[in-house]
Amino acid sequence: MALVDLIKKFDSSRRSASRADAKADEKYVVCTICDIHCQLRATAGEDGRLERIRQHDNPAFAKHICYKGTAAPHVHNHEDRLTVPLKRVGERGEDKWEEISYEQAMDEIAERLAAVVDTHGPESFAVSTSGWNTQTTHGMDRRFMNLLGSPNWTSGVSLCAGNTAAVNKMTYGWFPLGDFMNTKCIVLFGHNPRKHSWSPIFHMIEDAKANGATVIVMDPRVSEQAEGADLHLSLRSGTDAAMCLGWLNVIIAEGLYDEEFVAEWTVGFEELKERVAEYPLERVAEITGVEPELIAEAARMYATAESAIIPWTPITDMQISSTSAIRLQCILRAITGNLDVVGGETLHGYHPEYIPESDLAMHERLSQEQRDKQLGSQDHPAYTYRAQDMLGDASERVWGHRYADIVMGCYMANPSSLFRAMATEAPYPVKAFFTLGNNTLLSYPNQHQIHAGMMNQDLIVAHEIFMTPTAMLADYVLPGDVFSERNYVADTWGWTGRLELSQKVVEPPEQASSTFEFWTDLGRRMGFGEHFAWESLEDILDYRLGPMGKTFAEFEADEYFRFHDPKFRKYREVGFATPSGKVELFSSVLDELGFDGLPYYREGPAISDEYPYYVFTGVREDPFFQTGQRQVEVLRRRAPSPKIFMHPIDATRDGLVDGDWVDVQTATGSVAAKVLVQDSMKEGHIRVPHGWWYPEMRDGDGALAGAFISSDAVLCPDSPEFLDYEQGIPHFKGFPGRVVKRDAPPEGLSQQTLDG
Ligand SMILES: Nc1nc2c(c(=O)[nH]1)N[C@H]1C(S)=C(S)[C@@H](COP(=O)(O)OP(=O)(O)OC[C@H]3O[C@@H](n4cnc5c(=O)[nH]c(N)nc54)[C@H](O)[C@@H]3O)O[C@H]1N2
Ligand SMILES: Nc1nc2c(c(=O)[nH]1)N[C@H]1C(S)=C(S)[C@@H](COP(=O)(O)OP(=O)(O)OC[C@H]3O[C@@H](n4cnc5c(=O)[nH]c(N)nc54)[C@H](O)[C@@H]3O)O[C@H]1N2
Ligand code: SF4
Ligand SMILES: [Mo]
Repeated sequence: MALVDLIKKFDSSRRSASRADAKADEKYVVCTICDIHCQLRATAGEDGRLERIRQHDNPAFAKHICYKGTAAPHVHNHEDRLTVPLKRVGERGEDKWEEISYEQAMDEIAERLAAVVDTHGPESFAVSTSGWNTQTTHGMDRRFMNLLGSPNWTSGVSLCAGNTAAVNKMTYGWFPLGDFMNTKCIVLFGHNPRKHSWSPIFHMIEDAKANGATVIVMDPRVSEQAEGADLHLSLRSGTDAAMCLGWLNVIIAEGLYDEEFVAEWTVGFEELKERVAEYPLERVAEITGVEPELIAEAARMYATAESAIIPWTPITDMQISSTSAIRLQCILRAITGNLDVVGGETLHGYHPEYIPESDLAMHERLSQEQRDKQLGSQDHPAYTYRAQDMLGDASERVWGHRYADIVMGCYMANPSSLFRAMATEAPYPVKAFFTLGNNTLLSYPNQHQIHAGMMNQDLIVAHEIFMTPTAMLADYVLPGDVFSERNYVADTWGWTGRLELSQKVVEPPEQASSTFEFWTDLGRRMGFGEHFAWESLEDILDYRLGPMGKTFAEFEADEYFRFHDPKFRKYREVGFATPSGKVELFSSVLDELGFDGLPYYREGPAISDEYPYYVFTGVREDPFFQTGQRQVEVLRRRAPSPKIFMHPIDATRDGLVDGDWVDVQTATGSVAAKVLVQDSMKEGHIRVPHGWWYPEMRDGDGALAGAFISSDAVLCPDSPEFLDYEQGIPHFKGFPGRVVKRDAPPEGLSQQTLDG
């Protein structure tokens, strides 16, 4: 069954029956507490504030909600939420401010940005943004930068989905989404969705299992998904690419691939075959630590399933062999005949009735000279303009759009190169830095370098809803609106062909802005007014919905969800959106850029007597999204303190027990956390949580609310031996580290943290 049929089936009953219990003033919102974007219902209270969030009335979506979503009123109405623009009065990072008006802030920002650009050129202006949560940028950030002449836009999507999209495009021209509804086999590389962590994916996996799908999990730990899987391969962290090569070895040797598809629709199979032969199962077993028989069994289960999916996973987005691991997943999907078929991997293309952000970004206005200056594009070009421009013709041919910035993840600067340039002024100075909806300081590797880079700026602007450590480093902090305060039509950033209505439920604080307003107001002040003609969010939504022939008001009156039902095997008509028009098992783009056109496995820096553990960051925590929500009491009390996971054997050897405070140390830095001993952990591995800081420790002392005490970004190096060659992304999965018991917890922690 197609998703669209399921929605429709329930929709008729919804309209007749279940709306009866809905309040008349209840609206649809797309939750942005996390980035999976459940559509929910929201109600305003009599005081004009967001009162209640509850699950969808269409049963097809009703389970897609978690306790972070229902806690949204606690976030949106939080007493610490920023409501007034702030201008720095103390030293940078001292957290001392005066309140100013939005107009004054924007005037001063425009003036100071113009001065930086006059002195150092447009490339000296950089932006880091998440885009998942600010939601309503509508490509205006890129438009502004492209008109100004700066290629230096980066984002957390360089570590999450965006880089996968870029690499998938090189292989078969689009970023696929698995057809969970019809699949018979699901392969999870680490990916561990739970009820309160990416709830929709969790439920889609549960439904697929009920439908008879088998599940294979690759995870060093016995994760929740591993517990319920048909096969669990407890591989060493960071070795996913080797595991894929092992699978391919079995699949090719045993002839378990789709010969017809391979012959007609791929290039480079013979070369791939030779490469794969270099990875016999004994070698793969040695690298990954998984028995050869189990590897072979899993490969066979995947390749012989009636249909199978390898859902996107962030785990392979953050490894030293990341580009190869992502390419190998693509290759597995393709040669087993699972691409662009029912129950396999859907290549949607853009929703034909909604203008994509890529078309609004005006990439064509950025000159080649400025593109060439994009930071990181010389060393690590895979997701920069340099590589992605090589796919422009093919993308136009197949998708009708030259730019396919799927999940915002292509045409990006490399974050490590950017922060190095901010800190060292090489290869050229970067002196103005804007951060929007992104806790930059904690959200990339090598936090000390990010800090040095930010301290070396002439102008920093943060667009935020809370005073984060990153915002504390700014010259201006602008309060953002939140999802209950704005209208939007979410399109999964061009990925999946679904359009979801998000309605304004309450008014934003008077001096708050959406990121759309921010860029529009800045663009107008900097002489680009003719390109920022839309007056409001509704105005630009009307424009984007133009191909549908509806205004936003009409869309919101008529419907809440629109799905573009995918067509399958489109390649038979138009080919794949790659230079050869086929699936590039051997990548012409990587080859032309001087990299290996075939995937390979590269070993990360070795453990040693000094640093005996493989440390990985992640294992998301149910109550928080990434670095957020530590100040939201109803969520924080569920996880009051940062915890590292250790196997009992390791803990015993190190003389550690649950609740001990330890320092986790690498060559780059040291962070403190509590020990949680877990049987499910893999021996020799340490898990470090992501994104911990302590909003309650904010006291204007320049210590940035404990931003250096427990943040994983302090530990993760980004020197060349830790970076993926093609993309330059860091090895977050399995870097060497050690654990040292502390005599006492770090100073200044709250009682709640100490007790929790
Ligand atoms: N060191 C390290 N870095 C990582 C990761 C890691 O594991 N370790 N994980 C990576 C991954 S998977 C991802 S997805 C990225 C995530 O990176 P981000 O998406 O940037 O994640 P958050 O930490 O949630 O930071 C978002 C910030 O936006 C603010 N915010 C929330 N809603 C709004 C809004 O509506 N408007 C505005 N203006 N601001 C808002 C929040 O207060 C928060 O401070 O990080 C990546 N970076
Ligand atoms: N509640 C909540 N939900 C979230 C988020 C959140 O912050 N909070 N963040 C969201 C975001 S942006 C993302 S990207 C996802 C991430 O969510 P997931 O994809 O589930 O990733 P993690 O939870 O970081 O780690 C999942 C598993 O990867 C395993 N693992 C560690 N190293 C390796 C390795 O080298 N290889 C393999 N195969 N496995 C490994 C870990 O043991 C862990 O069990 O979660 C999303 N959902
Ligand atoms: S999983 Fe939870 S936090 Fe994420 S979008 Fe859905 S309701 Fe919101
Ligand atoms: Mo992510």
